[in-house]
Amino acid sequence: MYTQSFNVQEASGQKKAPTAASLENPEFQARFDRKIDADGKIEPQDWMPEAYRRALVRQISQHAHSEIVGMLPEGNWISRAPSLKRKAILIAKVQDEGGHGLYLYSAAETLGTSREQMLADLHSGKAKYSSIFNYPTLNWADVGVIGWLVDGAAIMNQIPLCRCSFGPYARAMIRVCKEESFHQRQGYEALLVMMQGTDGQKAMVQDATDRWWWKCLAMFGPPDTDSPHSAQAMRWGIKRISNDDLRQKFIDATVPQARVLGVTLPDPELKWNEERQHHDYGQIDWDEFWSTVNGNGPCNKERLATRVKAHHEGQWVRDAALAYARKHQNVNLCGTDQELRSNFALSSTHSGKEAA
Ligand code: FAQ
Repeated sequence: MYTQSFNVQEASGQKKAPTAASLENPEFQARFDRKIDADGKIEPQDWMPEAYRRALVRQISQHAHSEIVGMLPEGNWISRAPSLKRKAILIAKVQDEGGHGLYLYSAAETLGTSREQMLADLHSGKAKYSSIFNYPTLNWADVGVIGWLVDGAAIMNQIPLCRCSFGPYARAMIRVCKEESFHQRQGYEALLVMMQGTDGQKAMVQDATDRWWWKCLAMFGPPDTDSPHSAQAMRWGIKRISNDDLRQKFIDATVPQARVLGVTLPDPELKWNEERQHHDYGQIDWDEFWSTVNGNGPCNKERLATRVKAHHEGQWVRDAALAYARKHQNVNLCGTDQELRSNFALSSTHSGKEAA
């Protein structure tokens, strides 16, 4: 299991990756395969193929990065929310996204990769995060549409991850999905209220829907035929449902919601196909998607710069938390109550301040 506590890092660095001898072991491999075939859970202490470990670190760290970068477009609206109620809801939502990032970084750390390394990769632009967060939030309706469509797409993609073969990721996703569900509903409810307002407010909701719809469809990733990781990820039980199937489920679930809301989804080809029992839909602009994934979307540079700045400005918090954790580690090593008390007394006398 992983923990959310702020542990002092071991002097030798992070958890050890498996030794070369254990990397290729037919007996271990057979046991791993049997567990996967039986739909069992792989835990961090279990042997696993290096490729499985790497695939998980890639996906979980990208997911964690998406959560913390995803805080930025909405965070911009906290000070401009139209009422105290909306402000309180938005603060809670953005805080949840930060929490999701923390569970996910913790889950990835159990695979032997340090949080520092993952963040360094994000900040240098080496690591990916979801394409969707590289688009601007132009007005208040965008905040509602992000809840309705972006969180709606995120839930559709993440529910199957609760059954992922890697235990820590699957367990983290259970709580994440419950919170995402609140996020989706608050967005939809905010839009329902706007749709009962003035013509101007209704136009804002339609405009935001027009701008976000196609980007949300692309969020599920490239078509199955162009997805290099899907087949192996599904064989390993990391992914349970393919990119295209999730996209279809999302479209089928969203069409009736749009009808209730009173907005038009911006796709003239969107229509129910009786034979397939699904909606047909138009072409996604994959060139635009890849351009955004590769760093050239409208807000990539701004998002990364904001994230790096926030990281630097938070250095004092990490320093303070580490100093506190070190102090407690020393105290805990002392053992007896007497020693514990004198240790605190000593440190307060020494520093001239109350113990943290
Ligand atoms: N954006 O072979 P596949 C959220 C990349 S959380 C950027 O299909 P895979 C919460 C992919 O990484 C949203 N890159 O890859 C929230 C790979 O590149 P690589 C994030 C993308 O991994 C809401 C390449 O394309 N959710 O929204 C994207 O099998 C509101 C080939 O693709 C997760 O991360 C994309 N959209 O499938 C927060 C869920 N799609 O690594 C705030 C977990 C694909 O080879 C406000 N992740 N790529 O360089 C997954 O389910 C999968 O990783 C997929 C991609 C489905 C994203």
